[in-house]
Amino acid sequence: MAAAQRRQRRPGAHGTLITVAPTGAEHAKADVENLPVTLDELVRTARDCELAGAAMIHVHIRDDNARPTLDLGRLRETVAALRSETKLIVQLSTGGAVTDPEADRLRVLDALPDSASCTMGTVNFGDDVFLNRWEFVVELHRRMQERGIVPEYEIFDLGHLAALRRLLDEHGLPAGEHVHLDLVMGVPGGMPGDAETLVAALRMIPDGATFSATGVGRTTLPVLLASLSAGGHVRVGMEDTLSYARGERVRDNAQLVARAAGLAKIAQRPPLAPDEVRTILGVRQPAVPAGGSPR
Ligand code: KMH
Ligand code: ZN
Repeated sequence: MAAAQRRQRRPGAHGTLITVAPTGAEHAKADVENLPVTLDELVRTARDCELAGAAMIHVHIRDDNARPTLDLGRLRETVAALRSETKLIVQLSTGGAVTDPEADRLRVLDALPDSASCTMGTVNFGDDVFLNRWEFVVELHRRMQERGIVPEYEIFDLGHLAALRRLLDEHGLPAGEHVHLDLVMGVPGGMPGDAETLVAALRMIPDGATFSATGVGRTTLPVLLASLSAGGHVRVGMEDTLSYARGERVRDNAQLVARAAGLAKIAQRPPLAPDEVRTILGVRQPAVPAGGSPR
């Protein structure tokens, strides 16, 4: 089948899902003073990014000392605050930091986000190792099926796409019955962030799946442009890059989202609204709290 026809068949290809990853687990607040780390900073960032065109937020949280944490109470509070202050699809990271134990990463799902990340295999991660054993991946997938949480499969290397096929063959479709994945490119130790590698990855993506792509560090722009031109969606944010242009630091996450939204419009695939993305990915509407609307 011709590439153009394949693109046409992907749901949502008329527009662009922009996900913002505002914080991550790797940058220290002491080094990056505009990194959103408190709940207030995160909510303000989320609102600004929604206005700029984001439909989904990929969330890592910090403790009172701005260190990464997977504390369940804080995660629940974060999900509730983002739901009440924005319409964004709330995706919690189950990747956490490379030092987080598996049990803590699995417990993230008890915060009942709309979506959660599910990394499809182990990868060298700079000088560290981001460990994702097969049994652990299966357990994440299974618990998300049980809880109705829509996974975003994180693909750091081409072999992770083979693992995704195996997962779906052996354990069935995810909650929402639609497969959505994110190509995380340019991590030192993972696949490179360039157009050739993105095209190679597309050949291995399950039929009917949607994909976004994230370019880490200086691969941000090449990956963004390659994904848009290939009918894909995009993830941007300070988790992935702190540099806006050569010699220019990122001002804030909304600046990155606004740039992605502008390029998506130029590509004739304007930003999709959160409700449109919910339909495409099979993410259910957030529960309405007793006596009120969700926002
Ligand atoms: N912080 C990385 C070790 C995810 O959020 O699921 C893993 C990561 C992927 O960021
Ligand atoms: Zn992450």
